Amino acid sequence: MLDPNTPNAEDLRIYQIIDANLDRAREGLRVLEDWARFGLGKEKFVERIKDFRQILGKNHLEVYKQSRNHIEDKCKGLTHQEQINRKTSEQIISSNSARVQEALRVIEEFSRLHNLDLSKIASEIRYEIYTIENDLLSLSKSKKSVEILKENNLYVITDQKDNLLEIIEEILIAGARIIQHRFKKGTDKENLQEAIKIKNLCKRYNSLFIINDRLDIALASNADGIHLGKDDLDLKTARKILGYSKIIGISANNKIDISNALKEGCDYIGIGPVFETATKKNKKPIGIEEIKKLTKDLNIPWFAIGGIKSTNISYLRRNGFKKVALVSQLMDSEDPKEDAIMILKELSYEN
Ligand code: TZP
Ligand code: MG
Repeated sequence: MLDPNTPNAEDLRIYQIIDANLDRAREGLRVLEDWARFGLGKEKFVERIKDFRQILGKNHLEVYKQSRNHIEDKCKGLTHQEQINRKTSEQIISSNSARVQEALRVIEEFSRLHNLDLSKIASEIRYEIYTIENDLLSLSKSKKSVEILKENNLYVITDQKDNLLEIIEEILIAGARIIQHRFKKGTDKENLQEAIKIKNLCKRYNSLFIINDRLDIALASNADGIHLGKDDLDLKTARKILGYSKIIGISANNKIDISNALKEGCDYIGIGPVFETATKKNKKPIGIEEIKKLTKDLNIPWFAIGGIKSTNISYLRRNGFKKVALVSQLMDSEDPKEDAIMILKELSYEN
């Protein structure tokens, strides 16, 4: 057993190993934390990682720090070619997660004989870092989708049509970049086949492909995300199944649902119906004044939906609505491409 009060040369070497690895782990955690904060803007992850850093900081005892001056480190300053070759943010996340995991493993082993608490802490954090690494890498993947949501004001939702693929392609040619596939009839097999075709089309036009309601079909068609309403799977469960590489959108039309969706980390919200609509006959419109109130402090992308036509978009724009979601206006259009071009133009004007 090591005695921190009268350390011998071997104790000092062990303390020095722990000291160096506590520094290493904390530095690596700081890299992950800053990426979560500035690169991804994910507060929840920032808090978790910061917490680990602070726990390790509290356990960085004076004896470990003092051992630093006793024995010279002959390998100081050595770098590996891999460090020089590092390029993408993802590579930085992976290598720093590995750095933290390795450092924690060393701490776990060398502190076991004299500081069991630290050994246990190192082991617990190491396991958490495996999950955090995966989640941060997945979040980086979905970042592109989130950018598309932010940059585009038109969200197009499909309806059952014989020539659906042609209609979608016309709309994509016009410049729409967000397509949600919504189907209420047909077999799962048929719907999946159609979803895969639309997904491939969207990919060709660098557009987002989102599936309505069905998590299984979203996964099987490799969609970019899922849209969930009140009666569908809850957001927490969907996130557990999908992870962070897919985006999740939520339909909400009251304060509580919006705040819950935000807390659970949804990526965008659909709010409506704004006006009466034949596409959802049984839903009472909530009107523009109510939507203005609900979205006053909303800082994720949100799309107004329900009864929106090319004839009322300018009215919505004058009322500060920037993003809209449409079904029938484009699905039932005689010329979906021309219609989409006009709508995109209308939505691009600065107020
Ligand atoms: N959710 C709220 S209203 C609505 C949905 C799916 C239907 C919108 O359809 P349309 O034809 O654009 O009014
Ligand atoms: Mg639904």
